[in-house]
Amino acid sequence: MDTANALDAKTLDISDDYLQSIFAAMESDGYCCIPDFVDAASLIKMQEFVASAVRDSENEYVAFRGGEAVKGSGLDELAQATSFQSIFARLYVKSRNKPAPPVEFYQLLRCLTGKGMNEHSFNFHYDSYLVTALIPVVIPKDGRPGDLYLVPNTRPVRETYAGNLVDKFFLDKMRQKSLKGRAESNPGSFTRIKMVPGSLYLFWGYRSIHANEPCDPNTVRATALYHYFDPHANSRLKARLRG
Ligand SMILES: O=C(O)CCC(=O)C(=O)O
Ligand SMILES: [Fe+2]
Repeated sequence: MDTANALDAKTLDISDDYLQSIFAAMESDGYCCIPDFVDAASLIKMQEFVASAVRDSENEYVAFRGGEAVKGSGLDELAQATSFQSIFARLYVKSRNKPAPPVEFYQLLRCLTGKGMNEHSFNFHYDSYLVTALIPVVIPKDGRPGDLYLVPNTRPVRETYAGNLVDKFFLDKMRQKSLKGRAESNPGSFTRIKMVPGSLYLFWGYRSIHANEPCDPNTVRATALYHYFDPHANSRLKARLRG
């Protein structure tokens, strides 16, 4: 892959062999890291966006949902790049053995800092989407590093939305406290992923318990997330609960 131009839809091209090794790593190690995925100039643009967002929020937690909200940062262009989308479609085919639905993202930029740092950290959860891609944009150089903590592939994709809700309920109400305690007292018992700005991390967000470690409140930890494929998008129960 030509990492120097990773954001250029024409040059970012992950071969099927490479994709197979990404898939295999996600299955066996729980995640895959593609180093230097974002080229230096694009990363600087993203970091400038974060710096200005944190200034505007007066050094408090701020998050942006959707491509429109991060227009001009480069994060929206990445979501539109067919070569980027194709990573997700091919991972879907490998894991589900059927054609992939159109790649549309639930896209997020989280900027953690200030008083909200702790509130928004070590909240262990399953994502609602099968594939999670994470790009660290700003990671503090000093103090707590803000690793991603993962317990990979602890559940299959549930047949029903109700089954999914049961998992989420038990995780949140029964296991949350002990996972938090374990994260503080025995971090080595998790798969801990070092966040390197500009790298791309892929894991099965729906199937894996995960959370970010807090950094020091006077630092900034910003991550871009691309979530793909809600297995329960067509659930009537979900529509009813949301409606
Ligand atoms: O920011 C992170 O490191 C993880 C965030 C996350 O898991 C999420 O937004 O679903
Ligand atoms: Fe998540």
